[in-house]
Amino acid sequence: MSDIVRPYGDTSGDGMVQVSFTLPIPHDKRAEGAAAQLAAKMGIEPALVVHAKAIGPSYTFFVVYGPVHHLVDLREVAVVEREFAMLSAKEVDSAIKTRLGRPLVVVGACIGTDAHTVGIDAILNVKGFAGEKGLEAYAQLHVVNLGAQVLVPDLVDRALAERADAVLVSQVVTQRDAHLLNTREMAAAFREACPAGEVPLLVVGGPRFDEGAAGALGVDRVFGRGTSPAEVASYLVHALVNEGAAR
Ligand code: B12
Repeated sequence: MSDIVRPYGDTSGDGMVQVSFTLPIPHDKRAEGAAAQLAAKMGIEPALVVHAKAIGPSYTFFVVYGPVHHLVDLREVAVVEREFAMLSAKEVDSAIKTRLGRPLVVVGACIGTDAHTVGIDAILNVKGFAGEKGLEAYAQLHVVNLGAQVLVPDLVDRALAERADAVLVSQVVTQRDAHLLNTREMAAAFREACPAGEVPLLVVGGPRFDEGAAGALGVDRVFGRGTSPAEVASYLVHALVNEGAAR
């Protein structure tokens, strides 16, 4: 396979892409022309407006289809590789039991005004996600799920009261970078409340996080779209229980 690729639409390498966006103008012929102009400025030329729909009297939603002339160099793609081994539930429980000698305490929440609990529930609840059971199903994980719209000071208080080994926070809403601001606030609050070396493992997750941003956000690990409970359980063992774990 070549290291250089182009998008595929109707025929190999034709460069076809489809994008959607909204313009703050009423739906009419001029609006469709405006959408085509924007697409051309984005490098999609000739652009075909394949869908245009009014969203109320003053906005129009568009789908535009057309070719780009850009190439992707696969050798320059940067990804965060999983740095830990995937374990079965049995291996997770056994590692915690033999090396820690007590259940590992996990406190989870969706912080700020964010009410999207489906993601954190997918990781924590027994019923889990995509056929995998959540962390509550592990015999050696004690899970406290605080639910939605938890204030950072309340999360810190509860995590300290539970003597949490790990704090798992979900952020789904990204409007005005709320997920980044809330995460930084949370990380700073734990660092202020806990003596050095006693901060619980801080983990955030949500569909629009950059998995490489842990350091910049002040947390230990970031999980993105499509994370599975087993990945999180395996990571907890890697970070907290295995020989050479950071704490
Ligand atoms: C369901 C839903 C709702 C439900 C939430 C119900 C609930 N109890 O959660 C309701 C109807 C309440 C809702 C409300 C709103 N919503 Co809404 N919602 C959605 C929707 C359709 C699905 C989200 C979801 O459940 N995904 C399924 C889960 C399993 O996936 P996930 O969250 O990504 O989680 C996975 C990973 O990200 C990761 N993960 C997530 N968290 C964590 C945490 C940890 C620790 C780890 C390890 C991993 C992890 O693991 C999970 C499993 O793989 C999305 C659109 C979409 N298709 O995604 C919009 C969406 C998130 N909502 C959106 C918006 C705007 C809103 C509202 C503001 C709408 C409004 N104007 O009122 C309100 C906000 C309410 C609030 N205060 O937060 C926007 C957000 C846009 C943005 N840029 O932020 C979206 C993207 C829709 C859109 N395209 O506009 N919403």
